[in-house]
Amino acid sequence: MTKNRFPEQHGPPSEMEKIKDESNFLRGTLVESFEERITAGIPEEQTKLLKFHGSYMQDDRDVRNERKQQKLEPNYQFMIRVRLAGGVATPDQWLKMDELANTYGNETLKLTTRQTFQLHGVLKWNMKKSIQGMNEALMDTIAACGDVNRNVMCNANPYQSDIHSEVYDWSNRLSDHLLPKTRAYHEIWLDEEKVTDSRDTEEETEPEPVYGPLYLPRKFKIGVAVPPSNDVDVYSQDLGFIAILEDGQLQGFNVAVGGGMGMTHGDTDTYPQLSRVIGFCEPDQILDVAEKILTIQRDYGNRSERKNARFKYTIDRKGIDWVKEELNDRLGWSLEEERSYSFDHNGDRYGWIEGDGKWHLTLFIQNGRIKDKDEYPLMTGLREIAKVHTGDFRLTPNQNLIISNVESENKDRIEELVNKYGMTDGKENSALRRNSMACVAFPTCGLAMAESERYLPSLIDKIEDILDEAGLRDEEIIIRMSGCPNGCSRPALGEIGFIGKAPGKYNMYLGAGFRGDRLNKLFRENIGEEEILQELKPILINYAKEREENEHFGDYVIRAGYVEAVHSGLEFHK
Ligand code: SRM
Ligand code: SF4
Repeated sequence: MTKNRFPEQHGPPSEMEKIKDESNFLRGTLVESFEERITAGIPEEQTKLLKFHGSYMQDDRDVRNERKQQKLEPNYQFMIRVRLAGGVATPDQWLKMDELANTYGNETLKLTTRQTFQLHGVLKWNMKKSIQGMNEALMDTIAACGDVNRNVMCNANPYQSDIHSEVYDWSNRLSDHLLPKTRAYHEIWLDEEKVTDSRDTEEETEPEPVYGPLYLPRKFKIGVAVPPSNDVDVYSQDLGFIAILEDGQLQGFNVAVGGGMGMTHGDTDTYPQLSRVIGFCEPDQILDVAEKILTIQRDYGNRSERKNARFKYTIDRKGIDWVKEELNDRLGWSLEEERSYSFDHNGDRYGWIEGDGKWHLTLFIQNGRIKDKDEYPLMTGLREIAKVHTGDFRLTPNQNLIISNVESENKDRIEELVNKYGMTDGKENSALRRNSMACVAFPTCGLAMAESERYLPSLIDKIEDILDEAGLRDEEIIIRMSGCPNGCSRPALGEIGFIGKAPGKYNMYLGAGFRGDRLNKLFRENIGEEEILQELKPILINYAKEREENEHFGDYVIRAGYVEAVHSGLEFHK
């Protein structure tokens, strides 16, 4: 084991620390494991290293029991996640992802809550071809998962094009700056020749100057918001940057630290948390700030208990003032006082808008799943658009899609295709559905306790009946569902939130802020559909009757006494 280089210990290092340490900078035996053809899977400890390369081994849970009964190994397959800072992809990249999904994946694409693509259902023997395909289109999957900085999110704002491109540029630079430097990925997937054994020359070449050989104690997430839109849910990020604009010019960023959504049912030492703003930095200081914050977590995060290893727990243990001081120390200068800003919503704004002579169309993609159905050939439609589109695609933090930077002369053509293939800006749906998100869950997610993506749409059908009765069809209410308490759809920030407990059973939470600035609170535990509807109906009807002007649902349920307001994760379980 590498000599302990951390100032604090929280117990014996977790198994994962050992796996990282012995992996020779994320190489492990991945090459051998993927060459081996006896099983469709790879060994357990290699699956953990594989995450750093942007992929998870999964099995199709719909057939798990059946295969077990037949004494067959699970139906192993791989999920591959792309690194796509800010969710911006070119039409060529879209076409490549479409081709890979149809050639090697399960003929669907998933647009994730962190603005990137996932392929599901890739077989072991097609992994390398898939990653090489992405590489041909200038995409990679490095650090899309694992104990490193993940896909950097950025406001998908098509409203202020100049600001978007400036802020997006910083997101890209953050992503590149914090990318692991090991050549393992290039050797394993892209056949780059292995020059030396990095471990032998560690001292001289410093293969990981920022991370070191043990990388981070846990995943680390960065998001960049541009007020008034909080689409990236900046308070849910380990590190959030909030763009400060004056007279339409970017002045710099407020820095917020320590957000996160994950928790474990029944373990009150784990909780979702909101990040807190600790100061302001200028644009060209952002890389330095991000790097130094990341190294604080690298050095002080809990490497013994992974459930308590996220930065939010490090901060809550050490105190926010300590973090500020430590940061200023590491920077050698101090953050300025935070600047004022305000958010109005964390959802997307649908439909066409014009900016700087270009057009942008935000489409509603239910739960981010792109696939062809007989009655709705969405995947084909988007492929046809990608063939003629000269701008870009932007994946939004709410699992939707913006056909962005459409030239005026191309707008009619795009609109024709949108109509031909039945694509929609969602306006025919309730505003609740337009503000809905669900994580993947079954059948691919190994951690799912209940359905999410496959269930939320039909639950919303039934809630829509109540909304119609109450006259709330056009009322924007944020509803989110996750199949387990890991919170991949950021459910603790839903004005109505559901977290799976068991098949067909959910904890129901109410009262998050419409601007993504307040957590929700447990309202009912372990309930099924009938009870969900029974519970929601009177609250929605009362809301319709009793709400004050412009009062959002999340604010109303607090005022009406259904739940208490939760401004810090430390109050979440109280
Ligand atoms: Fe997530 C694990 C899917 C965003 C918190 N997440 C997983 C895994 C990989 C399951 C696993 O470990 O075996 C899921 C794969 C399912 C599948 O079949 O694809 C998974 N997470 C997703 C995605 C695809 C959900 C979606 O429907 O879009 C999102 C991919 C994001 C991306 O592009 O990088 C996704 N995950 C999130 C978010 C939201 C965010 O980051 O803004 C969160 C909450 C924020 C946070 O991290 O605090 C999130 N995922 C987790 C956690 C809990 C982490 C924790 O601190 O406790 C896990 C489990 C873990 O890490 O142990 C997890
Ligand atoms: Fe899977 Fe749970 Fe994340 Fe949903 S929240 S994708 S069930 S890990």
